[in-house]
Amino acid sequence: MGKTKDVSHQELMEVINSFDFGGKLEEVGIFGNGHINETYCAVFSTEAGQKRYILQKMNKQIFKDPVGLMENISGVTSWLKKKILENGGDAERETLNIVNDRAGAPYFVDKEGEYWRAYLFIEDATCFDQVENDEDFYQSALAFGNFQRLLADYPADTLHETIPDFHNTVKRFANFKKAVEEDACGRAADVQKEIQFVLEREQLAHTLVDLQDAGKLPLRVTHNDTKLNNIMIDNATHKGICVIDLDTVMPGLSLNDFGDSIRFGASTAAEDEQDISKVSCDLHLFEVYVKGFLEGCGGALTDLEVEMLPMGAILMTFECGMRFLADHLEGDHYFRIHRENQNLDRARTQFKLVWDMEQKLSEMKSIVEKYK
Ligand code: ADP
Ligand code: GN1
Ligand code: MG
Repeated sequence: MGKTKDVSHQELMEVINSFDFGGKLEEVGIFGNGHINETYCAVFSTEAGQKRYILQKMNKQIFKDPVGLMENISGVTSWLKKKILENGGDAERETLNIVNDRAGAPYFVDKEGEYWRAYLFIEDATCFDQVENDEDFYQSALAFGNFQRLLADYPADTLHETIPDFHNTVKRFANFKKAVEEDACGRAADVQKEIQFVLEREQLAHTLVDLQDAGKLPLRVTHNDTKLNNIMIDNATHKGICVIDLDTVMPGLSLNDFGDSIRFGASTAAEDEQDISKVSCDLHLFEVYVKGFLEGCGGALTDLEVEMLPMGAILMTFECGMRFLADHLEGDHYFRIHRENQNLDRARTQFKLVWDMEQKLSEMKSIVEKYK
């Protein structure tokens, strides 16, 4: 467990004391590898043994309506809990469980106006930053597909749009162009090759948005951030036990959920790998994920959705690359960085993957055909 971050130890203690945790606090420290929220793990000793909790300072710059966001998470987790119990599952491990603050609210607002939330820690399970074996990746695909299926009849109109136009690739392209034109940090001159890579692909950015606008792709309740470290794999059974990071559960395209998993999990290298020659899309892992995702979705996807899966992978990777490069140009205010140029490195891996998938498109299509 790492040290604490921006907050002082005293501030953190005040936050911890505001939640209804039982027992004596033993330890608290920074936890996990998310790019957005500030995540801590707090360990308590109780008569029944040690109990851990996840505590998160929600990113208010990014999530402008934390109350609406927590309403979404309360609604979705209650819904999932009911279905898990109906299936005889363990609702404390198979979905996130919010711990209320002492006033009974699902979040706590500190003196600075920062929003905090707490979850039961899902024990005996692991979040992976890279695929270690096919089976885990297959299980993550099943779980993300299944997640979408369990939420298929969720009342979508009750969900707040926590980040407007989150996966609107056309708007992401426009924002990217603006970041290049403004060049707030004077970094554009050094990344001309990467900028050109994006600008040459304006039409690509339209592919799914245009189909969606034409009513050809259905809006579903989707997760929208389906990278491998947003799923917990059970240490004993190796099943994808719980889908976490529910901040962006909103109506969206199934193809984006599929695509985001591929861009992260089917890559042969880390998202911020500096040696670009190591980065490519592993078609075997692509196939493993196609199989698991389609099974998990339980036959719910339309023919066009299935046909467009490879395009979903290319587009989510392209979008993420644009976002990383725009953030690099704007001064790294969105994605947390731990070293200089990390967002540039992240953008480069994404563009290498896009290029590689473009070369492999017909093979990707043939793989999808096999599982139709
Ligand atoms: P971010 O939006 O910053 O990615 P996440 O909600 O994904 O934040 O949390 C960051 C990391 O914290 C996860 O990748 C995971 O390792 C860990 N984590 C989050 N929630 C839990 C939980 N309930 N139990 C165990 N670990 C968790
Ligand atoms: C962020 O929150 P985290 O680290 O799971 C981002 C995703 C990106 C991802 C890139 C709310 O995910 O959209 O794809 O980084 N989440 C948000 O790794 O912007
Ligand atoms: Mg996360």
